[in-house]
Amino acid sequence: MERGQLAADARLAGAGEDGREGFWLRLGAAAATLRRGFAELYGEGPEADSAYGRLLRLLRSAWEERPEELRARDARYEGRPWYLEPGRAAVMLYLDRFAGDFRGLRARLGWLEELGVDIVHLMPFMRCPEGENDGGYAVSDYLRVDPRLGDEEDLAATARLLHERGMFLAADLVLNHSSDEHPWALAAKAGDRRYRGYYRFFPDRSEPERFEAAMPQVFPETAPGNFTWVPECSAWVMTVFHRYQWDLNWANPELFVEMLAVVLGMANRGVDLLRLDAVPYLWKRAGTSCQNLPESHAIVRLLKTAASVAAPSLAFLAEAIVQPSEIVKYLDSYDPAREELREECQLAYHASLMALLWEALATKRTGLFKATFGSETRLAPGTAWLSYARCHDDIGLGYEDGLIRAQGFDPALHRRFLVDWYTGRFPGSLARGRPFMEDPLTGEARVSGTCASLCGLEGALDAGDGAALELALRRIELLHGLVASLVGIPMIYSGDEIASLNDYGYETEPLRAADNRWMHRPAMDWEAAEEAARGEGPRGRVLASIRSFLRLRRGIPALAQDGPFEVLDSEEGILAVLRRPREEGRPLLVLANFREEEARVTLRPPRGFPSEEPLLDLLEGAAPLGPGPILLPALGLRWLSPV
Ligand code: OTU
Repeated sequence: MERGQLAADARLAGAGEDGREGFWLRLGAAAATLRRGFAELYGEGPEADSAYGRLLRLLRSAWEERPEELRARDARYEGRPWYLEPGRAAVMLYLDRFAGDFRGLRARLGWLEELGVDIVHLMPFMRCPEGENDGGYAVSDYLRVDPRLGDEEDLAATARLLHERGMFLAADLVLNHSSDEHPWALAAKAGDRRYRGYYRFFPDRSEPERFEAAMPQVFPETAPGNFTWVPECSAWVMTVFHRYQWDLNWANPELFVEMLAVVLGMANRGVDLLRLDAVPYLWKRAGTSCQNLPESHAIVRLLKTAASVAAPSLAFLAEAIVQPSEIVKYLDSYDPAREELREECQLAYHASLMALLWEALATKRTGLFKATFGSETRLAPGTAWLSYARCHDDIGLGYEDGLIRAQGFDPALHRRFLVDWYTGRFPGSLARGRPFMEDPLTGEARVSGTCASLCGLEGALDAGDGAALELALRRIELLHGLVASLVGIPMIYSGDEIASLNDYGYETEPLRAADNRWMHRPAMDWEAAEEAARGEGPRGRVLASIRSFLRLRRGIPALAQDGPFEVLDSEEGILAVLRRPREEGRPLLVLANFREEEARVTLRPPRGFPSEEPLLDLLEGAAPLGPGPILLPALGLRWLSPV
């Protein structure tokens, strides 16, 4: 029986309000899945058994420590997850770049509320080395706050304040690797056998060579290879990312229990959503790409099932920047054999939508977009995409090669064109991105740059070209308008709402110079933000547009985060997507023009959509349009509703 149903029945039967019964019921309902999942990964020997015992005791102690306020949230969101409540929208930010630290964030919440976001997604804020730390993605203590940002009390106070204001806290869980300065790593270096087992050590090159033969490289420019020699241990340790990020050994049941304690610790500090960093990489097997292996999914399912017992309102967000067909597998799914929902992640970054948006803007074509996005499968109940135009990372060009070919393009050349376009190498492009991690072997690269600079705003301002400026602003608006309306929960990368340009300061910072992702992580310019809030200049226009997308969206039932969509037939360069409300309410037709000239669009009227009657553009609120062909300005967007 479903867990939610069991708990509901228990209440009907008169279970108490203190939540104790709830815990035992949830544990009872999850026990078989937990034990089976654990045994599948770790077998049933004495070592696994003792780790499993610790796991169960951990669940109980975490629940006992869970603050009253959070237990009340667990009860409130049972059955109807908080991230599916109407209108939710997210912002992603680095604390230091946005407002200095936790205290600064609390003082600036008003800005976020006015922007119209209520899920505050913080980049890593846990302790990390003073030196190289990959923007906090090399964690040296998973449950202590980086003193530069505040302390544990600051974290709890921030979570409480967010919750009081009806907002939610999302935090990063860097679970594929730790810093080489984490106490576990230090103990391993000092020769502690137990902690050696937390990482993947190899005495010589034979195993590493077998791995390397099939593994791609994440950071080929700055961190070639996937192994690092550790002189203290006279051994190689696996380091898929940077040499100072040691891959954790998830094949060790003790490590699993240790990381589950981190998950529950974060939840008990008030975190509502955990972003699982680099989740496709958790499990490694020589001879494979070491990405998306079935065991990586099994680990996440086990973590989530356990968390659902002790912190039921905690949700997981998959950071899986992989092929479109692989990303979706990180979400909860239905298991037909057992006739049950398999919990995994409830949200996932829609990295393929992100990549497609940039592809369509550069090519002014929508074929690949429609073919990829239109083939998307229906998601399991309770899950949703997190849709975004960009984040703190590079833009990866993750398209299905077969679908690129079906458009008549060569995949490698197509990607090359996109990199050239966004780095301004292609004639006519004013985009100001830089290639990220150009692979000398394959010639492949990803792209760095802020949304505004990639859209040509910086180039247009430098050139003093008014027409180009207008196009750049329209691109920024088009991207955000689509993020707010195509599918899922919209997420804004902090600073994009005021069209922040590239920040080249990183070039002279020794710890950052080699990583050009810093150019699109600029510090918030609060003076510019205030001007924008007064409606001044190009920034003012972008801010007003993004605020209105998010505000309008809240009142449109067809734009529910888990609502369905349908890609309609349309001409090249045009995107037509129909959103239907699950229950009551009007459908919404999202019409976008990726071409840089005006278009007149005639559509075969979709089911339930009147063809003979005028339509209202909710973005303009002006007089109804049509019937007949609909005019779309260059790079224009309309949200059309029957009157
Ligand atoms: C993530 O990104 C983070 O978002 C990065 O900021 C970190 O540097 C990195 O992990 C290491 O912790 O390759 O270019 O499929 O693509 O995890 C960014 C997921 C990355 C990876 C992704 C990774």
